[in-house]
Amino acid sequence: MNLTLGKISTLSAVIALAIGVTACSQSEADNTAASLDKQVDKTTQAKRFISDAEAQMAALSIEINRSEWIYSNFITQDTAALSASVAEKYTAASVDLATRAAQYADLPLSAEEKRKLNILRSSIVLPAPLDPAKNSELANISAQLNGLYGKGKYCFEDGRCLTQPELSAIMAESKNPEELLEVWQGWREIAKPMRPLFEREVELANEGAKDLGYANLSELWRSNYDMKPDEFSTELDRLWGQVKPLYNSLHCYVRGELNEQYGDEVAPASGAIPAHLLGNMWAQSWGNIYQQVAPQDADPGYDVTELLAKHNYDEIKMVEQAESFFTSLGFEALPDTFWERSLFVQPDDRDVVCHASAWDLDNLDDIRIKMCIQKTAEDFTVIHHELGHNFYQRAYKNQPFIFKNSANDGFHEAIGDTVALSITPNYLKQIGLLDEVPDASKDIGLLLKQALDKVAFMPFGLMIDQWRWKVFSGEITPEQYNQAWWELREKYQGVKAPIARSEADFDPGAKYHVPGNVPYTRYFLAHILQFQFHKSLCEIAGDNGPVHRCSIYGNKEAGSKLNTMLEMGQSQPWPEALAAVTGTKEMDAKAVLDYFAPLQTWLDEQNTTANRQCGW
Ligand code: X8Z
Ligand code: ZN
Repeated sequence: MNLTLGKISTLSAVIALAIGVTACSQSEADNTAASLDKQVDKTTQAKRFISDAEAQMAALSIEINRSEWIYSNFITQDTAALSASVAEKYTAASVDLATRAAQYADLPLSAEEKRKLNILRSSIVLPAPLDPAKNSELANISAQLNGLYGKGKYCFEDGRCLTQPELSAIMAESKNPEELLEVWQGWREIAKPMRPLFEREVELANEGAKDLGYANLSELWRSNYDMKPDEFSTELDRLWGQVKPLYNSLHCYVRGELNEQYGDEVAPASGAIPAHLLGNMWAQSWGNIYQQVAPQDADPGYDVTELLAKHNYDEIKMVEQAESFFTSLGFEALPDTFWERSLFVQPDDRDVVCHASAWDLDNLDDIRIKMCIQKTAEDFTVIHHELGHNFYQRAYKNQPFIFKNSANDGFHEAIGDTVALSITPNYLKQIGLLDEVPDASKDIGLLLKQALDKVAFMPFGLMIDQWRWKVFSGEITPEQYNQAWWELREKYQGVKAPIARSEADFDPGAKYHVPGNVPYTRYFLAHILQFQFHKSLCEIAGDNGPVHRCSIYGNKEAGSKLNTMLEMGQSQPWPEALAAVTGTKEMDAKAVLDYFAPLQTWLDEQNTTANRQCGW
């Protein structure tokens, strides 16, 4: 079963959306009074099934949310066993309902009812086989994998043992290649024992997917986007194709700058970039090396991490500040229980899953985040990301249970990020963090910082599930797990392992979402969608300046428009939700390209001047 980030937790995590069911077309000959009666009966039955299923899953979701919350806040043998046993019950119920939902697919039901049946059918992220022993085995494996990640630490020779956020802080700050390499390699040790568990998890979940009528888990995961699974894959290729030239320019620039600093031995001028030099444990976003690659004459000259320290922001103040952005848009403040029940600081007396997540325990108001906050610019953004989930959850709380989710999973991931795009110099000045807004000549620096975070992320956001989908379909076999992983890392990101890796390693397991079984394409989609949302909300707010300088802070019209989309939850196909804010029904990376257009020109000039051979 899968607890997710962002709502997840509930059925919504487990359930997503589905492809339109074809309407029933009975032959004329069949159309006798008797068969009509039968159909009416069956239709009534289907309606009852939907409302019963909804009530059953709503009740079970609260139980599983609580057990998952407890497990990830106190990782022990006992909490693992209890959470696995609730997950087992939950998965059995979901699989049973998914199987029965399929039987009603062809009846003359309303669009809403058909949509609910589809969601019931296709949204189980980790489907168990019908065999109860296998369901139990799968639930235990999943809990173990989560626990291995949450408990993961690397111990230095001097005896210091650090958790993932602590190791990530070193990856973000250190410029010492030996130290970076040690931490990079050390963290990946935690994943080795995951390999056999993951392999078995894939086997069992694939069997579960087949029991539900899907070819494999890849097809099931790709069935949640209001289009055919293969059409969705094609759509992803199209979006990535739009962004790739911009990514290539950025990659070329960064590789060149790193080469100048570290030299050919550590950071070669051609080929893929060694993954330990990019300021992040997974080389997924590169904003932490901004200072190393910043343009000399166009650096805005402030650093949000330093501003937070200068103004004595602690973890709570960071969350309060993020909350106030949402309230400035017209959203109601977070409830007292959010502040009482969330986890903000890494406890020093027990193991917890530190990877940031947002929760909706009761599908109404008991929203929380769980995060080991570091007092950095990066985590300030992540807090906005998490609160985006919480405000979304609360906005759709009046939807029927099955629709309590985002339009597609990329939407859930995009909301907080959209808001964080409005953390501009102007905004920082408005909230008293920054004294002077840098003039337009510093825009390249601002854009470069943003591109290091956002554009660099895109191929990473795509490649994780390109790997997993091939694993699920059998195209990548267990003997090829690690090698195939690095082939895709190189293909999409132009990044390579800094030291030789082998099949004794299991590098995918060192990334939370793999042991956590959280689909990842959602983040790629979110990185496209957030620029579309930002652009449209800025237009609604009447900001006519460059979109990278626009902040929707305090703008109630933009807030109200956003809320219209959030309130819809998953009740309609995602193109309708997209249109509610942007007026278009298409995902389109043009908004990304427009946002970064001045940077792309600048990067290309830099690369040409330095006579760099781009590509890898
Ligand atoms: O996992 C997350 C969020 C929770 S949904 C912190 N993100 C991805 C990651 O950290 O890998 C946000 C961006 C990508
Ligand atoms: Zn998220």
